[in-house]
Amino acid sequence: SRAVWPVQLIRRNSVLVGGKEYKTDEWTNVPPAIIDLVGRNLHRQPNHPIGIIRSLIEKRLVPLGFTPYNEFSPIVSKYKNFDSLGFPEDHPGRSKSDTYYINKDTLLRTHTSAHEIECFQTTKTPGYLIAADVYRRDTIDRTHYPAFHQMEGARTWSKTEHGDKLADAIRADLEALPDSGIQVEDPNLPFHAGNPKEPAHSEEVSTLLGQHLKRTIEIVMGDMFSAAKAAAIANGSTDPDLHKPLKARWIEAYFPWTSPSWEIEIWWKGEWLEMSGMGVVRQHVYDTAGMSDCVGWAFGIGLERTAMILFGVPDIRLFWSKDPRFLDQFTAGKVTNFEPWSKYPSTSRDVAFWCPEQDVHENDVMEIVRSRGGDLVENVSLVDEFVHPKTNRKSQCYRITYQSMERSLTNDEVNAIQTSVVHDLTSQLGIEVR
Ligand code: FA5
Ligand code: MG
Repeated sequence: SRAVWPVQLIRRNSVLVGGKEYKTDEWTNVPPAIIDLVGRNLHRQPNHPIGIIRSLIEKRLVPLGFTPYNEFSPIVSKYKNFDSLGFPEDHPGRSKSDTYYINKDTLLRTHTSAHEIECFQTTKTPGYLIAADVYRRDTIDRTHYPAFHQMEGARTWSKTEHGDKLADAIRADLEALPDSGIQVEDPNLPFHAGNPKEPAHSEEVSTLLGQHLKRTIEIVMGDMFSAAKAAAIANGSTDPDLHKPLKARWIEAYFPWTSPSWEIEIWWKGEWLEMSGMGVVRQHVYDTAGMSDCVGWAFGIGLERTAMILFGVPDIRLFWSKDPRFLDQFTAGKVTNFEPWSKYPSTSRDVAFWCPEQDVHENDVMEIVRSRGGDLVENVSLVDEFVHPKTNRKSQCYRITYQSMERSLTNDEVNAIQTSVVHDLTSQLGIEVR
């Protein structure tokens, strides 16, 4: 599909991001509204929910030997973000539809793992933590935003240091970890063909690394959710689960640079919630880092999704709000229940069109809606899709829901945005309105 090219960029051969000038080329697709989010650094604001969660995790893990990094620039090379971690050439994450490119070699990082190798190389303690803003072209709804924050953690052991006592060293560190106080349904999923151990690891070492990783994450989850439980009880919740041990379960996952890989899910307010992805670091990552004698694990947590759960924040757009009704509710070091003010009304508009021959990528539609509607768009859904039996042309209908977190919208302003969205869909994607 054709990429969305903001008009402002087409005529320029360079773009300013974070105060630095970059050459543009046929890969450039980062729009001004996204560039404007670079530098907000919500994770470094002590009284912001994103900053509060970052500190909560640091407070738990720094004493266990993790060095925190919070200041890496979000502008990284394609090599760091993808190649160095072994992303296959055809991985969808690499495409212009999913990632904001500044030019063909430079992009806005899509995850904190972009810094994994440099952190392995430079960190003097056994582990590190990275908190940072990351960027993805993505759908628009309550839990997705094009800029969000992640926290990554990793832990390394050196064979040079431990020799043939490597397994004993990991086991001793595992036994020294405190109890998490949470109830885990299936602490040790077995290895199998779909989620194998790294071939360079012995089964014993791989199992111990997985156990150490899982226990560490269970400790962090136990800590965060006991703060959230206390907040819910203080807020008058009578949910009986709040007085029982927290429940967790392990799900298999896939990441190109870890194996085996898992996700942890937590039982909270009547449903299982996906909290974090992780795994045993593959040998090729340590080889690339020039640390072939090392083994270890890594995890990554989405901070917005976590903050929505812990603080009861209903919509991801709120984290970017400068409204004191939002910001004034939070205090450094504390998990509290967000008190929503009454919701302003929403209104929907549909746009139905015939796709051009080269088809339309949903994320390109999202980008156009975002560029015109910004934070006034609450949700965009593909509500209808069919192929005409005679002409073979594909038809799509998107429903755009407009809603402001801060005020009531007028029909006129919504209509004006909708008109400009339809205009851009036509001129930039080549659709034909039905
Ligand atoms: C990763 O990004 C991996 N780097 C995690 C990892 C680290 C795995 C180290 C192994 C080792 P994933 O693509 O699943 O994984 O994203 C992690 C989290 O980011 C998700 O669970 C979710 O909480 C959050 N996330 C993803 N997309 C969005 C979005 N558009 N808006 C808000 N949060 C998002
Ligand atoms: Mg995922």
